[in-house]
Amino acid sequence: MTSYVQYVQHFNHSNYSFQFSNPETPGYVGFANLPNQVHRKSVKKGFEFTLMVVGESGLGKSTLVNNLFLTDLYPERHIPNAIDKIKQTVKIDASSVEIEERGVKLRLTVVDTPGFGDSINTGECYASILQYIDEQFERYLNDESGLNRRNITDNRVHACFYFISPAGHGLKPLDIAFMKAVHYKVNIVPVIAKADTLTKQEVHKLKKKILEEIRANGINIYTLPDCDDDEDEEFKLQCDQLKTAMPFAVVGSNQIIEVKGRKVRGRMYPWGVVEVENPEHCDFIKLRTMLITHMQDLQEVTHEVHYENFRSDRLSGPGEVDERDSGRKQRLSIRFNLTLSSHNLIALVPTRFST
Ligand SMILES: Nc1nc2c(ncn2[C@@H]2O[C@H](COP(=O)(O)OP(=O)(O)OP(=O)(O)O)[C@@H](O)[C@H]2O)c(=O)[nH]1
Ligand SMILES: [Mg+2]
Repeated sequence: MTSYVQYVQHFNHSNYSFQFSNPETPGYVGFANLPNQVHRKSVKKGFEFTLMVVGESGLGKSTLVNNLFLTDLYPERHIPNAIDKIKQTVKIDASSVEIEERGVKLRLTVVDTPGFGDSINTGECYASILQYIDEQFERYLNDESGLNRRNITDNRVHACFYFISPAGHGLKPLDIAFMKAVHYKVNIVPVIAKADTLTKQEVHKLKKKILEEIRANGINIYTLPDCDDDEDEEFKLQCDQLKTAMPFAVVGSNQIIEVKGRKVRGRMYPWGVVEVENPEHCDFIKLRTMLITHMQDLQEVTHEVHYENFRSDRLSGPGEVDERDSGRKQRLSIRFNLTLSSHNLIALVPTRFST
């Protein structure tokens, strides 16, 4: 089987240039590239990936998710104009798309969650999200111990994009409380929402502050794996750029705007247009590139670290919490680098289900 590094390198060489190109550039990485990874990994039974978005209400979670998946997964689909805006999310809503290419199936699920409101009790805001994550682990555990072990559907949450408000001076107590509640359960990828409301300098300052606070609070976010020394310079550079961009500062939009004859997804202001897929304007492309090139790693960490924590908790039973905690830390310290250093689609079958 091809190793993770090999397949990323191959992916990197054949399809991708590290300049974080936009859709009109030949090196652009879209979701269409995913099935290639599936082939490269020789995953015969298919590939399942679940992404969850969480954060305060109104930060643009639903908009971003639409931007991430609409572009490539629904090329023919009607893109809503400014009038049919995305409605406020009121319940946990999981939508899946099945992609099949050359006989290989890929199932992508996006779990959109209702934004945290003004509840005084912080736990209340996100209890249902924690429950959702645990339920998926529980389901997997049951399936794993069942008779039909070979055909388990993996609904575990492999990545959680956590949206941070651009308006504050860093993390809010609710952000810290949520991240601490889930960092042993899921790969957290923090993102700064609505980055178009910040200057370049403000983005830089906020990123630094957020990373400091994450570290000070002992929160384990998802960190990209280190590159091996023998990897080529381009690949290392790409990884470094993705690492240093974290937490990704993103912009979302439901509008297609014409700029100098080009149609772009963007936000129009009296002083100009902010383009979602322009790497000079925000980190959207970097976030998407990270997601695509690290899907396999996100899955592996979910299985080997988070699910393993869940499983050993279940198997060890109550009364051994302290020991379990130290066990968790050990496992996590192996995987997580706490320094924070840094279409050809032949079938699209969108399905929708709610919890
Ligand atoms: N300035 C700015 N506005 C944005 C951005 N993304 C979304 N919005 C706007 O913010 C509002 C809320 O967007 P949603 O995507 O519904 O936010 P949400 O986080 O899903 O909200 P809940 O469902 O309530 O949790 C809408 O009016 C969007 O057009 C962005 O990047 N910048
Ligand atoms: Mg929403």
